[in-house]
Amino acid sequence: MKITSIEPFILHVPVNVPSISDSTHTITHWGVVGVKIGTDNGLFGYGYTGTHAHLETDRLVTACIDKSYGPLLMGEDAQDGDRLWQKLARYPAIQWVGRAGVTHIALSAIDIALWDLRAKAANLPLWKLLGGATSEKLEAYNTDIGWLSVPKDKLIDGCKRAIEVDGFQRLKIKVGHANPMVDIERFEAVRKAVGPNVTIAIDANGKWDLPTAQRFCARAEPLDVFWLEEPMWYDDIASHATLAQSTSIPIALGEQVYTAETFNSFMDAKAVQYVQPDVTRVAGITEYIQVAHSAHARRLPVVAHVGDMGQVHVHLSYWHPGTTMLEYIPWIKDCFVEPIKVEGGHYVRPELPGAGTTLTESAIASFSQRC
Ligand code: 0YR
Ligand code: MG
Repeated sequence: MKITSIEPFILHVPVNVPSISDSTHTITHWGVVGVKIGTDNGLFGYGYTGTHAHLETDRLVTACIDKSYGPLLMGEDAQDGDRLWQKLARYPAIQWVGRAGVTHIALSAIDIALWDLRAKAANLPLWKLLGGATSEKLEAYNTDIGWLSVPKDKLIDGCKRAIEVDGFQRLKIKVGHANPMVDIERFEAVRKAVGPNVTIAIDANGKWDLPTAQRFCARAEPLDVFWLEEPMWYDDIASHATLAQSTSIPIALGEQVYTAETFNSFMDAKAVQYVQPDVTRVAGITEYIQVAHSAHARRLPVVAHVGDMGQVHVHLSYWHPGTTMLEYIPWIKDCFVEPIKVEGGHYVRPELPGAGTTLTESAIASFSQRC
């Protein structure tokens, strides 16, 4: 299965309302930035990372795919997944400028495309190629109702609708106001509206410092918070370890962590309880597998962050024994030949061969930007 073509792409797909905000970002579009890799047996693999649709930065990713990694891949055998990952990830001149950041997420898109190719060549959905589904059902938790930009009354309506109409039993709402007591008030209102049986996680997207996070946790402890996600700066292992030791609320993080080694450092420091790798930020499925196994060996749950908006993670989550639930944000699903689907609060298991990443022609026609 010799690689014969490498075509980068950039899609900017509108989110389902004019814009959304968390504590740190306001976005109008999701960037689907990646590569279509062709082989001499006529198959095409698709892989991508997720961005905030900032075109100039998206072009750094596609330039890296095309100009830096492309020549290393052309003519190679796409079956040699681990060998190619090592060749690309450890290429001295590329690793010199980035063991994380642009070069790492560019590699992520390539690695996903290569897995998509191998699954298609095997005529199997990715979860089956990896070793089969270890869960009969995969629960979905809804993040799309809980943006910080949603006012309190709409937040409550959205949470109730997600439960009563759509069947979700798990929600996540954003926090991270400068005064964390505003977040307590919103959480209390949602808890009161949905009752005690729905789990509610919260996500601060890296906003607070340690004393603010501690003050928040002291007030939030009696409210049954399922997890507190990214309370503080993404790289600050020590502060997360201190917080985790000082509160009974479980700490979740990982969506901004680039490498398996950094995940290990967080876990070794007991700074995280819900491990949240993102296949679009670690260097693809190959590195995601390492992170997931490493967490599972410590008996920590793995709940992926959906930078891919779930297309690949639904496979990884059905497969991995440490995973029983997955985030749900349905912004880009209609761009794919086999879109993610949630019914009654559970993800439907995908069945088509591949990694779930094949784009439709109409998505490419509607949302493409010049690379
Ligand atoms: C907006 N999920 C998240 C959105 C979301 C972010 O930046 O991407 O809030 O991915 O934190 O857990
Ligand atoms: Mg998050």
